[in-house]
Parts: sequence; C-alpha cells; structure tokens
Amino acid sequence: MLLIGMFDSPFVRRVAITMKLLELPFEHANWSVGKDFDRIREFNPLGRVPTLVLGGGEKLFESAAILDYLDELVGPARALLPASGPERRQALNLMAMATGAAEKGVLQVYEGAFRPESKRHQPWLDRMRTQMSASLAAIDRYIGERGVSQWLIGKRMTQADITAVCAFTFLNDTLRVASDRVMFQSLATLAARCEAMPAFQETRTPFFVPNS
Ligand SMILES: N[C@@H](CCC(=O)N[C@@H](CS)C(=O)NCC(=O)O)C(=O)O
Repeated sequence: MLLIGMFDSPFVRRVAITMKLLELPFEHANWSVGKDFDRIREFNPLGRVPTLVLGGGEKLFESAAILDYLDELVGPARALLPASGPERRQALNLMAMATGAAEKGVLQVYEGAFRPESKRHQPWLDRMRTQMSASLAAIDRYIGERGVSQWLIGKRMTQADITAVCAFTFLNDTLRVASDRVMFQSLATLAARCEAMPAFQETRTPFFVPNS
C-alpha cells in the first residue's frame, strides 16, 4: 500500500500510526499539498491527503474511510474502534471533536500559507480559534473526569486516543494551543504518554508550511 501525504498532517499521521500499530507495511509518498498539488491530484481529484493506494490500484480518500478499511482488514479482534454500542458512539464523538478542531486549525494555518495578508479577515480567524479551543476543552474535560491514566474508551488504546493526540500535537506545533502550560493539561498528559510510543515517534515530523 502507498500512503500519500506528509506526517505533519494530523489526518495523514493518524493513518500512518494506525498502520504501524496494526503492523500493516506501507510505502510513504511524502508529498506536500502545496508544491506537490498536481502530483496528488493524479491520485485524488480533490488534491487532498491522506490518500491510500491499495495493492491492486484502488484508491481510498478521507482518513475516516481509510481507517474504516484498515479495521476491516485486520478483523474485529484487532480493530481500533469498538464495533458497536455506546463505546463506539463515544469514540466517534471524541474523534469528531478532535478532527473538527484539527480542521479549524488547518484552515487557520492556510490563511497564513495561501492567502495574502490584505485578504485575511480576523473575525473569521477568531471564530475558528474559538471552535477549535472549545472542542479541545471538551476532550480535555472528558479525560480529566475519566482519569488521566486511562485510555479514552475501554481498557486499551483505541482510534479515539490516536486521533485526539494527533490533533493536539498538530495544533500545538502550528498554533501553540497549550502555550501557557496550564491549558489542556489532561490532553497534554495523554499526548505525552502516546508520543513516547514508537509508532508516534516514527511519524513525528516538524510542521512544513505548504507553499514555502
Ligand atoms: N477530512 C479530511 C481532511 C484532510 C485534510 O484536510 N488534509 C489536508 C492536509 S492536513 C489537505 O489535504 N489539504 C489540502 C487541501 O484541502 O487543499 C480527512 O480526514 O482526510
């Protein structure tokens, strides 16, 4: 399988970490959505990453759809999302908040990378920062209430943990969401625990500003 996209993207990174944890070998096309836009569009009409190219040439778009496929590939005993019921719904909710926060972060970063300064609109940026912070705060509260030494769902690491940590690390790298050291303390504790694991370390890359 070929995974297209740079690991500084939280969406690409959560797929790469998942493949490593599930021991699914892959090649990596380390292409930037800025300078490699045309090359990415040959595989994905939207020009977005992650895109996963399967052995037979089939292409998968959207990290959630790719993760769904990977869970199906390894079967229910090793799948990283609970199969059904309240645990699955809770995991999907947490992931929606984390990916939503990451999307608001990506849009703020793109304002700086793709839009000239004279065309930026501060109230729009402020709105995105509010949405992003509120989502992170909700995940942080959830972890605090559950206990910082616990996984987010059940008794083992799930896709909810991977996704929350990828989003949080990306938002810290790009927008310094926890720069005052007291914000999102529970999320930061979970992130520190996960980022020490090999699958996270092997995919930890500095943020690359698109079009730079
Ligand atoms: N919902 C998508 C979001 C993916 C996404 O936003 N990827 C960014 C990189 S972090 C991208 O491809 N940006 C280029 C663009 O949208 O033009 C997913 O989960 O795969």
